[in-house]
Amino acid sequence: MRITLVQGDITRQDVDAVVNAANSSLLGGGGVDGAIHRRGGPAILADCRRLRASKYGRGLPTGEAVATTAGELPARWVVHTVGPVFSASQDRSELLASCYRESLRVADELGAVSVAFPAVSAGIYGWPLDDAARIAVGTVRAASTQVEDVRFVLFGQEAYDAFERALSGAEGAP
Ligand code: AR6
Repeated sequence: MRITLVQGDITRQDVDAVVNAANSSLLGGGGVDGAIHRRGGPAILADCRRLRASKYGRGLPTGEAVATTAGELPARWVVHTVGPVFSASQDRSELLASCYRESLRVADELGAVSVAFPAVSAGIYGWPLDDAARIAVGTVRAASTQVEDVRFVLFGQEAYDAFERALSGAEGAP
């Protein structure tokens, strides 16, 4: 597997699947979620509503992932995952790791070989960037998957630098 870092907007990525940092409702929000729905158009929300009406009546649980169409995005699919809200008093890293593992598992089911990830939970959900990057890179590296090309798409220099440190192992021991 090849892991690359890109600074930019995940909605512009020409990959098989883009991962959305969604919330349990699957009905949209701010951040990456807002950008994906805005640029991808109403077909994504229509698929999300169908998922709510069928398998996910109570919402998509934290740490899980599910696919929809990518609508008008260059990608073929959006894989929605729900990251944990950061907590200083409780270790939720396993749930964050699960987002990456489950997204890759769904990508495998779809036959996707290239996948773009945002820094899940590192925005509105408040996860410190270095820790979010270490979990993201470590989990993707350790995953057993058919995906060949993983692209972390980071919004801004600070996030890019954190992922670069994680990728080079310069962030120190966990
Ligand atoms: N492309 C790539 N990265 C982006 C983009 C973009 N277009 N927009 C923001 N980021 P966030 P979360 C970065 O808040 O923390 C939503 O309301 C951003 O700078 O999108 O998992 C959902 O509905 C940050 O580094 O996701 C949930 O309610 C990273 O993407 C909640 O936010 C993730 O930030 C999820 O919060």
